Amino acid sequence: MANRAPIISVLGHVDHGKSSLLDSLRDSNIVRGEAGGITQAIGASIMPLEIIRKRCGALMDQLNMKLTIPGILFIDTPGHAAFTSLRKRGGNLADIAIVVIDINEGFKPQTLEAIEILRSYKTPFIIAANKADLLPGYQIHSSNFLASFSKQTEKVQTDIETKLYEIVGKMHEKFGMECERYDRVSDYTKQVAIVPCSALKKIGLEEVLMIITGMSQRFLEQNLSLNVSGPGKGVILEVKETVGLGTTLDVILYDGTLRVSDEVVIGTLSGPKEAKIKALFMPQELTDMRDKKNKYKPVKEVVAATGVKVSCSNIPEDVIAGMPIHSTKGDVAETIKSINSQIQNVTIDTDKKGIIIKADTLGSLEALTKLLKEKEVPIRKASIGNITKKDISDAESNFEEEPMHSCILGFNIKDEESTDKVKIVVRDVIYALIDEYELFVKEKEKEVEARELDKLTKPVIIEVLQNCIFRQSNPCIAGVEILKGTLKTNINLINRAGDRLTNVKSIQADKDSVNSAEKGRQVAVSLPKVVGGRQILEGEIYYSDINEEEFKKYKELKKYITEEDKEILKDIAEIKRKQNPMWGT
Ligand SMILES: Nc1nc2c(ncn2[C@@H]2O[C@H](COP(=O)(O)OP(=O)(O)OP(=O)(O)O)[C@@H](O)[C@H]2O)c(=O)[nH]1
Ligand SMILES: [Mg+2]
Repeated sequence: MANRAPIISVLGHVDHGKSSLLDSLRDSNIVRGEAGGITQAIGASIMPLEIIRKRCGALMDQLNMKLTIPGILFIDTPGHAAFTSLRKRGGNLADIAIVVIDINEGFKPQTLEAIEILRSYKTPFIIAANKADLLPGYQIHSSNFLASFSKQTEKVQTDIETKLYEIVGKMHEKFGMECERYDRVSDYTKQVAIVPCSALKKIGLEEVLMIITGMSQRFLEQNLSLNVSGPGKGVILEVKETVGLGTTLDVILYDGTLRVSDEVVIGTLSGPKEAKIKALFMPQELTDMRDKKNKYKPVKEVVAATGVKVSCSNIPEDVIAGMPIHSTKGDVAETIKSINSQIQNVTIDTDKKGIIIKADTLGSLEALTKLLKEKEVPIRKASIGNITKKDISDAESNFEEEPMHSCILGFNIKDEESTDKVKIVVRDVIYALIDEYELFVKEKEKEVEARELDKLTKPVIIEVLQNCIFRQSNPCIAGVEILKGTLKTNINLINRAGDRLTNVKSIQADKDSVNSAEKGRQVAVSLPKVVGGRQILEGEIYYSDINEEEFKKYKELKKYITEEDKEILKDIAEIKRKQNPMWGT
């Protein structure tokens, strides 16, 4: 019977170097290709035993054990706060884990979260105290940490020890767990080993690999029940269109065997669906399945644990990443039951009102939901896949009442153009979506307030020009110059004493009838119910009559008003306060 390869997940806080650690172990460069420089999906890669032996070199002899594991399946997880569900999935799949901690930064929120996840699954782990090369004065001597350590200055040695004891202290305080530098660990089942290392400069990585290999071997021996000849059980990492094959599934097979022609049950949001395996493809060793350059080789069967590309006949349309796939081994009902129990808690809470969100996978949809909830952005609909016509019409229906909600945010899906009424933002970095949404809300607020501003009487000061009372009454027609602000038809005019005199019935500029005129223009206005020479005097100035309510609204919208309008409003308030000292306050 073949042995099952152990699954080793790498967890830890964002940017502490998880993907870099795997890159260095594999001699790959997945980090460089990541959007926004952060990991946003689970990755999987196979490392066969011969490579492990090669990488560890003479250190392997220290293990003093016969290795029967076929290799290791490494799982990379995201460290960003939003991706709790993917960390849980990564932690859940793991037989053993590596918790990466930036030695300079120490414990951070997602370090604690990762360890809590591992403890809840009782998953053994080691700590990689990464970025040791950044400690001031650290000199690079050897790829072996210990050999390098003895050559460091006393100060650097003390620094490293101090940082390690901070980790030891935190592990004890937070989790009551014993923890020690790996070479001082006497019992790996009781103490968590810390390996100081540098993923970037490739220091201490042989030790990391050696220790997890030893732990894996022991794990395998203690868990003989792991029967790889049983039904294949896997988790879908990605749903992809592959040329010549149509829709294929990138799967982590964590238990059992999958064979071509196997009947399988796949979890979907609408329940378990049956399908049949048409073809299986093994990814290239040491290459992350997320890597687009990965080359796949057709095989008849695959044995856990491994990554595998699966092509099925009658693949369910609503299949999504994050869902389980199990082969039935004849017992369809039992498999359906098992899948059902796994997908039951996969729902995303939505609100009655709110925006619409779309994402490529369940994990990213959950992450986006979590981020938006933290920002108190209501979500009306959250679903997986590209934006549909229905999504757009749903978002459009928000336009009148809640313009802030006529928005669709999409993560890692096909981009669509915004419409007149619906703002559509599609990005491949989850945080960029939140930033874009906040910008959109600000713009919308501005628009809404600008519209409100538009409803208010415009502040204006006009002067009646000399010899320009063209008609005295019924109505009075006078030539005026706009000294400040904008003159509009239908506004009421007051004089310096604050008395309301008349309203501006019409405005004529260069013989044309207009609705408004700007500062500096000379126009003729018709003013009913007043008499030129009596209430309206040549050389005198008049103001728009802004009522108290409007004045208060202007104060609220202060940030959208020009300096000039502010000056006019101040003058008007002064006039009004002659009659009512509390006006507008
Ligand atoms: N100097 C130094 N830099 C490192 C080391 N390890 C990682 N880095 C750098 O730290 C940054 C983050 O590394 P990643 O490997 O992407 O970190 P991560 O933990 O995978 O990040 P997420 O997946 O987004 O949580 C990159 O710029 C790396 O080059 C190290 O040992 N030394
Ligand atoms: Mg990463």
